[in-house]
Amino acid sequence: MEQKNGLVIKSTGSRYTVLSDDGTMIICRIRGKIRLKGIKSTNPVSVGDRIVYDDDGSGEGVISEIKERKNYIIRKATNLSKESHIIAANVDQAVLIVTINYPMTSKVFVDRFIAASEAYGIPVTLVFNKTDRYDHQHQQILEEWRNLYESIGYQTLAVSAKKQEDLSEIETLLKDKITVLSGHSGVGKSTLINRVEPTLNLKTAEISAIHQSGKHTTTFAEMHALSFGGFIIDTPGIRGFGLIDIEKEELYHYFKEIFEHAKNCRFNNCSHYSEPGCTVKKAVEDGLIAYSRYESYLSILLDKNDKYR
Ligand SMILES: Nc1nc2c(ncn2[C@@H]2O[C@H](COP(=O)(O)OP(=O)(O)OP(=O)(O)O)[C@@H](O)[C@H]2O)c(=O)[nH]1
Ligand SMILES: [Mg+2]
Ligand SMILES: [Zn+2]
Repeated sequence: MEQKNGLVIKSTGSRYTVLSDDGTMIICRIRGKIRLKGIKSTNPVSVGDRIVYDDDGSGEGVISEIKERKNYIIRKATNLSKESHIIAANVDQAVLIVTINYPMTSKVFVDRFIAASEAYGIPVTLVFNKTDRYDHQHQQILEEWRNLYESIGYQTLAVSAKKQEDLSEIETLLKDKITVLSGHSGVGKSTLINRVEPTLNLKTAEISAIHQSGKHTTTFAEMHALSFGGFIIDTPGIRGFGLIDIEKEELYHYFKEIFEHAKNCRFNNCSHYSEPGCTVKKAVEDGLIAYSRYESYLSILLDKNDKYR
């Protein structure tokens, strides 16, 4: 029996594909119960985890230890569940794929994703996809969204994965980093990965013509090595808002421009909702904070649940 180290690159429930530090690939299962402090999770081991496994030469390894995580992205297992599901661990950055249409992505969704990434300390870039399908009006919305998010300090790119337009910037973004790719079903996550790494040939599917929504084609997160350096994690499309784990009191810290304007509020525990002397509300009135961003902030703040989805 030999103990070895490795990286989890795929998780399909009870079996994990591990890239061993010795360069080989091995399927592993978990020994008994590995409990992690503080997280009630449906998957104790996630894509991106660094692990220790026992190799008895049988061809199947047994994971005995998960190394401490630098960070992780989590979502609720189901809407009502208290349990959560870890999407990916130990990532350098998140890329949110956004489509103005086919399917439609809402600003609230984008803002919730950004807030969650900020809370996890994970840099996020917005990549607008399907520019080849946009009409004049969509193009205008695209410009407006890009200006908004760039002005707050987020990098944005606009590409067409299908027509292979503007993809060199994507390569620059991904090179030598571990990136988790996220977004609604059908926005083109797997298509984009196939374009930057054509040997992968990941499964993709047309969006439903009637509902203009994706078909949840990717069902498990999987990490892929990039030939030009780095790793990319393809993930299943997020339904609804999907992300959790921010305390109400600290929510405004994760809306960068709201945080900036909150310094002079009359009350230092101001929630920036109904308190007098709130300089955040003043900044919204003066057009210094986009109304859509403030609305997103309030929609999370006033969510009925204590923790946010
Ligand atoms: N017109 C156009 N279609 C695209 C583009 N990128 C992807 N698509 C199409 O959008 C559909 C969905 O793409 P997928 O790559 O399967 O989407 P996904 O984000 O991986 O979806 P899930 O795995 O379900 O989360 C496919 O029919 C793609 O061909 C694009 O730039 N332009
Ligand atoms: Mg996919
Ligand atoms: Zn305030």
